[in-house]
Amino acid sequence: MTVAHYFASDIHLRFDRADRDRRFQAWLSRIRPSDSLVIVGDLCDFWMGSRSSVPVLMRSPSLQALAAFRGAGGSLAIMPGNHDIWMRDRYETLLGARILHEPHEMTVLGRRLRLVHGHLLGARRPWKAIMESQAFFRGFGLLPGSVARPLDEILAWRNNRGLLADEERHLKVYREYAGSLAGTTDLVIIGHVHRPVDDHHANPRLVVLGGWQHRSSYLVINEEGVHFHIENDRAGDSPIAPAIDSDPGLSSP
Ligand SMILES: [Mn+2]
Repeated sequence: MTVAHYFASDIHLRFDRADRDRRFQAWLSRIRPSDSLVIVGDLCDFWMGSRSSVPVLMRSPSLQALAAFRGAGGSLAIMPGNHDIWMRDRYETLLGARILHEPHEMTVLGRRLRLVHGHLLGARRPWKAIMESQAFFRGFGLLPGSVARPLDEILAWRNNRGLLADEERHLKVYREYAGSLAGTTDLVIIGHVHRPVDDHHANPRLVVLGGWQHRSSYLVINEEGVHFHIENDRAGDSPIAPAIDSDPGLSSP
């Protein structure tokens, strides 16, 4: 069997969204140790990363499966995103992952790839940068649940209110970014925006991997070519929006 290279992002694992965790874990069980997996940011949601101790964190079926995949000899690389930048050390020590810094360039089966999570390309609102500080990450973890949960809901409400415009603004920037790499890159892989996108006729091709809130989306590169998959999950962990995620809880994007 040929080796397959998998790419996914924005799984946003959280203990209060168990379906998401189970679905990603089930997907991981299809990947063989001879394959490789790259996660392009936001594997864990801010909520889970900041508010869980190491033993609690490793109760996640997906994190256990990632550690097992690595333990069986699988190649696992993780690029931290805006939600899990402070998880880097834990990804290395608990999962055995190789940490990728963005922008990351790699050649896979003759194709020149460029990977970024997508929050640093210039499209996000300035106030969002505050959430990426280590102080905010630590501080949020110390808040009592009675304070953290309403704050989480306010942030989710703010995110959802402007989500469509936010996605469009990011996608415009992503397409300009990809266009600027023509001639040096064959495939640009980005996360952060939760709507999956495949500009397969563009040069270079642009793939926005998409979030795992309501569906599973991932890219595979093997000897047969480059394939982007979107698997809708009717039993997702919150109401399904066809093109736009309306996910409660710091998850967008
Ligand atoms: Mn993100």
